[in-house]
Amino acid sequence: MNDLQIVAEALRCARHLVVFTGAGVSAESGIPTFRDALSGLWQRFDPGELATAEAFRRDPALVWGWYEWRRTKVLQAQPNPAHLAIAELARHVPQLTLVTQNVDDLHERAGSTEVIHLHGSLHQPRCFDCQRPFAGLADDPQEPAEGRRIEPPRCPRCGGPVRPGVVWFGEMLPEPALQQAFAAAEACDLLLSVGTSGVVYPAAQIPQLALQAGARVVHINPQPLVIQGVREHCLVGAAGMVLPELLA
Ligand code: BJW
Ligand code: ZN
Repeated sequence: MNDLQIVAEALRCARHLVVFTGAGVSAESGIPTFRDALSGLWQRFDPGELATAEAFRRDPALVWGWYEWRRTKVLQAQPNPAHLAIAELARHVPQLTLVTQNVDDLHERAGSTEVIHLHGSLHQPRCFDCQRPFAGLADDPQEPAEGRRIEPPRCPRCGGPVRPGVVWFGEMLPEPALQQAFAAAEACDLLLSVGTSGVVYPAAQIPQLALQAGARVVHINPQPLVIQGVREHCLVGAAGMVLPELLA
């Protein structure tokens, strides 16, 4: 049996499947990843200038403008065959837990429910000062030019600047989401890790926890990964190709 056949068989037998996704799952929808050599956001933008609370404090208009540019890209994008296959997988196994590091809503728009967002959402901004959710975002923003500064809206309660509802470097992940994700990783019998470089902690612990707890772990990525044992596999290819093949 080749790796694809082994994984397809594991999927047929799985009782609790965890699907853990990263930016690569949205790449085929035209959303840039962070670390890809040619097209990754961090090739062109400095995370220290854009993805930390200090950066927002220093220059809120620079940071808000950059996230509005990214939010517009997401609003204009559509779920791709990988998102659709993941939504379909929920109908093939008794239990599926979907954990994503992504800040877009493409899993939900593909039909997945109860998505655990470890790094927050571009669509749920909140006040930087009092943390209250901010409901006034336009859902058809003017497409902001890349790099354009935009003053963030002000919180109607306290007047503080509104910030993107994402988790920046140095910030804690939402505790309930992280606990649910860790618990699912420790309880599942199969984990698919799709389109992530696995370098950002604590999210990167999730496949490791599943492996340690005895589950089979499958990486789906165009870049071959180093495999550590007989229960770990890599299906090399784009998620939008490999996932539909698994369902076929
Ligand atoms: C495809 C594909 C296709 C392409 N199909 N696949 C040492 C120094 C400094 C800090 C740290 C340190 N060690 C640990 C830390 C902490 C830090 C961290 O992990 N840093 C590492 C980078 C070193 N972590 C944190 O700060 C976290 N918080 C925390 O730890 O709190 C406790 C604490 C408090 C105080 C002090 C210290 C600790 C928070 C992390 C938040 C991450 N935020 C971001 C930005 C979110 C907002 C935004 O969107 O702007 O989240 S960073 C970015 O990386 C984003 C992603 O969710 C995350 C993961 O990236 P992902 O999804 O894996 O994307 P890529 O681009 O890396 O990979 C894409 C993959 O897809 C590649 O493998 C491709 O091959 C593949 N691919 N096409 C399938 N078609
Ligand atoms: Zn406020």
